[in-house]
Order: sequence, then C-alpha cells, then structure tokens
Amino acid sequence: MPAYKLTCFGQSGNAFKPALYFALSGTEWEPAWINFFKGEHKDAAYTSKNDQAQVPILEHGDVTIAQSAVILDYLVGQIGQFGWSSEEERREIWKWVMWDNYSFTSMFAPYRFFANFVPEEKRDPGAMAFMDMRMKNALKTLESHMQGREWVALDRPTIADISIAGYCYYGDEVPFDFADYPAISAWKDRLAALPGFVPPYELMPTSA
Ligand SMILES: N[C@@H](CCC(=O)N[C@@H](CS)C(=O)NCC(=O)O)C(=O)O
Repeated sequence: MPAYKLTCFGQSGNAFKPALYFALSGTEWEPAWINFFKGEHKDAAYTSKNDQAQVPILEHGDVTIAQSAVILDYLVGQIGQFGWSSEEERREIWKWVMWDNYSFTSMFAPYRFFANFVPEEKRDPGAMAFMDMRMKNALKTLESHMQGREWVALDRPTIADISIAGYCYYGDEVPFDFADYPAISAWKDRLAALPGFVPPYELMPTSA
C-alpha cells in the first residue's frame, strides 16, 4: 500500500498540486476521494483531521497535513525533488508559492468554481468582477515575469511551478484564454511535457 494518502477530488486544483508533485517525482500515492459537492469536508470525520475544513490533506504515517503549500514543503523534505539547494533559492521559491496562494489561486480557483459549478443566478456579479480583475492582474504579473524565463522561481522546475499550475490544466473550465498570455502558455506546455505529467481529471478521482 502506498505510504502517501491524499484526500482529493478531481475538480480541486489545490489537491492537484500535491498530486502533480507525486506524478512528476514518480512517487507512489493513494487518492482518497472526498465528496466535496455534498459537503463532506465539513463533516466531523474530516474536520477532526483538518479543522480548516479544506481539501486537500495529506496523511503519511502519523503525520496529517493541510494546506497544499505546506504539503509541498513536506514532500520536498521527504522526497527531495523540486526544492531548493540554498537559502536564497528557498526564499525565491516561497516568494512565488505565497504569491500563488494569495494572489493567483485565491482568485482563479473561486472564479472558475463559480463560473463552472454554480448556476448563473446564484453568482454575485460584483464578486465575479472583483475576482476577474484580481485574476487578470495576477496573470499580467506572471506573464511579465515569465518573459525570457523557463521556470517560475529558478532555472529548473520547483514547487513554485507546481503550485501555480494548480488550476491551469482544466481545459474549457479555465475562465480566460491562455492565448492572451504567450509566456505563461509556453511555460504551461513546458511543464506538461515533463516526464510523469498527468492532467488533473486523469490523476484524481471524481467519484468513489
Ligand atoms: N490554501 C488552501 C486552499 C484549499 C481550498 O480552498 N480548497 C477548497 C477545495 S479546492 C476547499 O476546501 N474549499 C472549502 C472552503 O474553503 O471552505 C490550499 O492550498 O490547500
């Protein structure tokens, strides 16, 4: 039985981040599907493991970890790939993982969620406009950063790329056109060409 168990569901780009780490590093892992759309992440059985009531969590032996960024950090420590080899590299990677969590995924994920999984009459137009504006600002920042670069933080792929990749491979569910962001598109293709890459709906279950 694989040592790593990741509670996830196919639609979750936050869960895709550690799942992608496993795929790219060739690490054996086991998905534990959670019925997020039925609200199972709020059940006591789940909140006893993660009182933040969010997906994903990683279970590894006696260790249970929430927050995809913390899980990625843990996996770097355990598996040793896509990490840093100096304090300076570590800071650069974390600068982008934090940016992803605060500025990119934080807008991209809920915008894509509402746009694809919530009926239009239940969407708040003001909130949608705000998320769209913030998401596009973040895309502008990333597009400009990626000019002339292959990878986000260092001269090789790291957990910064894996974190930012979270919601980028959901095809038609992505609420903007990657063609408007050529440097990001090239990076996205580069990441998808790495050995072991599998897109989210092929990597994680969408039902029991
Ligand atoms: N920063 C967290 C975000 C996790 C997150 O928001 N997950 C979504 C599912 S993709 C969730 O559980 N949402 C429920 C909620 O926030 O109440 C991470 O990176 O793990």
